[in-house]
Amino acid sequence: MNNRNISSVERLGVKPLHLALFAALGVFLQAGATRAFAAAAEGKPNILWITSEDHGPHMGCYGDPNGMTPHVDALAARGMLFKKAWSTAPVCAPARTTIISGMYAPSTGGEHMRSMVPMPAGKKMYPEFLREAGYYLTNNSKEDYNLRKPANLWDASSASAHWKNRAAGQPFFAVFNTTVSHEGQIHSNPRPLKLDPAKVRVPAFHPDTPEVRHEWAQYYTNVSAADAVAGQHLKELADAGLAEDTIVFYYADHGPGLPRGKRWPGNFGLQMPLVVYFPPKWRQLAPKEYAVGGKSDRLVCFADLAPTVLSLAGVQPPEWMQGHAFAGRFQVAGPEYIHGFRGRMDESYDFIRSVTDGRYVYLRNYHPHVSHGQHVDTQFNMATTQVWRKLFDAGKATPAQAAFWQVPKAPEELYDLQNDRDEVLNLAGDPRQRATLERLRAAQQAHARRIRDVGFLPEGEIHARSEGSTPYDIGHDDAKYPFERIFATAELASGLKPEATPELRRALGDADSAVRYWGVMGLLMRGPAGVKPATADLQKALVDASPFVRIAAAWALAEHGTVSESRRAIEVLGEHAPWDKNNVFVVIAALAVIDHLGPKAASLRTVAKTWPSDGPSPDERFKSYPPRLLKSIAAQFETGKQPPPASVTKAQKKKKA
Ligand SMILES: [Ca+2]
Repeated sequence: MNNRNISSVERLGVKPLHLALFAALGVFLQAGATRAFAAAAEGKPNILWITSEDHGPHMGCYGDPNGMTPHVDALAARGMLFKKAWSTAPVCAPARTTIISGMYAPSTGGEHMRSMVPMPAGKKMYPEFLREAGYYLTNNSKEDYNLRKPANLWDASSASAHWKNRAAGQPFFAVFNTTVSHEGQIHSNPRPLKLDPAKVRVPAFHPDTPEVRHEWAQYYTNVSAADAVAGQHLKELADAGLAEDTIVFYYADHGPGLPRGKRWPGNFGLQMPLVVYFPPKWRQLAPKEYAVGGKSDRLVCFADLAPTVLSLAGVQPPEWMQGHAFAGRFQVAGPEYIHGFRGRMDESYDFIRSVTDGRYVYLRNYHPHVSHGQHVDTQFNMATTQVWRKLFDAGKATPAQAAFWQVPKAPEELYDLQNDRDEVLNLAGDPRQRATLERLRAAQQAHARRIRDVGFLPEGEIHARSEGSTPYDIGHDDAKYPFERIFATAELASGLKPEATPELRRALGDADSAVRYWGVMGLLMRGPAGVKPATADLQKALVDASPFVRIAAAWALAEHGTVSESRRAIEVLGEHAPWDKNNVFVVIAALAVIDHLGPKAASLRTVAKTWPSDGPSPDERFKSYPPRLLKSIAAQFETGKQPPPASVTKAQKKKKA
């Protein structure tokens, strides 16, 4: 046995005097296939990711007095936690899409909840790199990527996937995700409360009512249940004698499953716990600032996880990965800013980008004409959402509570976490904060340019323009995606400045449909002041070559045109709704506008009954949204009321976000 084999045996934690085991290892190391991975895997740590759904740092180790998380607290006491970790997206699929690729989802076209796009040409998901490094790869069990994965991405990805099924001596990378803390569990599967609702700290944006206190107490209870699951995984590791051989991460997939948490890309929706443990054996791979029981101020986000895990496995992260490795051989200094985003959530479109430097949080609302509390069926199932909305409708919400529901949204929001942990005092208009505002605005714009954010295309155009290629690749091709022109028009449109109106009208004549789209959207966002002087241009836009320009123009005229203009515009929307005549993205876009108009579009009531609720789609993941919108539209036409009462079918409940 050569020295190389002895060293790998020693890394496995085997005492050299255990000769019998030594001999056995000698035999297996001679086997050809095994030798290949043993060589590749030499000196590699096991890596275990314990993940949970939908919760922020409401845990003892993060200093929350109501936290009931002894297992993760103990892990943090012997490891380290990150005080400022962001999931990048406030909802599952886009967040997980960012993790699996090491790229912010808006650069790959995978930002929408849910969607499906091809991986950028020549780029790989992180498990592919780990396989080459000799790892046994398991995922138990949620994937939910908006990127098409290669066959056999994991050695096992199922409810029975487990590191224990690896070959002898093979290092493992294992993910276990629990849904016990998922949003849906708050209302559909209540556990006996472990926290007295009277002890809850209700944030300033939520109303302080018994319903809200109850759901918060339920949330803490469910986070505690997730902690117990983490405890089981850690015990299993210890029982197998692997605790001191394995690097452990604990994190949640985004912020709390409560309204203005999940789906909202501010700090409350994006901040997640991240606790890491490096056993002494692998301490040399730990973050530079690692200290037992320590708390790191470094900014980390989901884009960092792929490069970090590659770095831990001894693989140099490729240049195209957009995050920063915070541990391992190839760790680098942390970034000055981390970023967040929101696109479509289920059936409702919004478009927000956010950034933090760790103290200030900046949100850029590119769709200021819709509220943060826009109707999303799943979210309206919660008592908190319902009671909050009712109080707002009754005029009883405080300004901090009302902002969530108001339209238009401020184009920019700026919060100081140090003085305003609930993010309710928007400082964007405060002259004393001008330098901070400009700095974060510049950081957000620079990031959009750096990653070539393709979210500035209507969702259907992301797909149409990338046919035969990928959204990422066309995003980097100025001929197919003239980023600067589109971005500038989106900035102008959503900035809401009245003096921009003439330039927006000129944008309607641009050769690029996305520039025309933002021109129309900018007029719509300005309400009658934008639409009335431009009705002739908008009527021309009703016959634009791009269906997304036509739909946007119809929305503007339906809302703010004359009676006859509005009638014709609603007819145009109706022409884009049948799934047997339009592609699924056109259908979703048109139905979303009709849903938004609600009773105002009731002239479509009869014809709407003929619209198919099924049709062709490039992927199953898009198919549940037209039926949801059709149901919501029908309910509004029936009742003449907007928004419709919350209702989710059992089938939809099963599809957890
Ligand atoms: Ca989730």
